[in-house]
Amino acid sequence: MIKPEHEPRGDYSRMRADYTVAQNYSGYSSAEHDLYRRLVERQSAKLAGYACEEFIENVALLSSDGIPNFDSANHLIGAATGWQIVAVPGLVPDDVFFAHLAARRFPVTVWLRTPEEFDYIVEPDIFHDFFGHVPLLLNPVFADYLQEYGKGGMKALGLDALGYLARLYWYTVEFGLINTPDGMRTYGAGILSSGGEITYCLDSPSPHRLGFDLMRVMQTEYRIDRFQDTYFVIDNYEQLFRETAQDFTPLYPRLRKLPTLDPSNA
Ligand code: HBI
Ligand code: FE
Repeated sequence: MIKPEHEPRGDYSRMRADYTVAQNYSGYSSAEHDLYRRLVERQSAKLAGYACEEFIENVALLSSDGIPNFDSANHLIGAATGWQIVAVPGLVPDDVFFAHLAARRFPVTVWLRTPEEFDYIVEPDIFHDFFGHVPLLLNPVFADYLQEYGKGGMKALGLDALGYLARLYWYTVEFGLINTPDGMRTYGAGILSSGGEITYCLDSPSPHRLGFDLMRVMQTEYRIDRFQDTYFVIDNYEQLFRETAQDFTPLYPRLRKLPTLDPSNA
């Protein structure tokens, strides 16, 4: 997700050096558990025909009655791909985020949106992170891609190339589309946790849907406060892994000479 201009939400006062916190599961109110249940019910009713099959299967495997308990989810996640989710107060600095991904740890925010934010929230809350991101951590190839991405991000920070990697994350992990034998589907967490964009991304005639092209993805800007104007479509997760397993260092000087593309006419 993107960093907002204003102070991030969440309680950072008790975090450890790596920005992780205790989830404090008993601290959630029954109203919060109910709100989480309603978010899951609403979203689950929209997945068929729009979410990729592996997401639908895995979200069922991870289902919980109310807000999920990270410790119990981690038994399943760890057994499936060796990933662990770690509780964080909210957005963490880029270098911390990438270091966690590079170590097969996915940061999951502990706070839940308010009822007024049922349909839209700017910052990642526990529903966006757990419902949207965690199911694909059970997919071995996607899990390997995410770790490679984390390693690439740490290198990019050193080469002042974070913006390019943030676009790659945005157009794959957050808003990616994928071709399947049953038609085009989405695997992006930002779409899968959104009540409106999950149908818009495939049904609307207005956005561009372009075949995945690594350099073009990293040249294309994105907006955080509206449905996307451009989506990139992969054929499979192996394609993502293959494209990002290479060393990006030689790509950055080339990207700096290329124009930045506006997503509304990408
Ligand atoms: N922190 N908790 C959290 N979650 C994110 O998705 C996140 C972050 N910090 C930085 C960040 N994402 C971005 O740098 C990436 O989108 C590239
Ligand atoms: Fe996200």
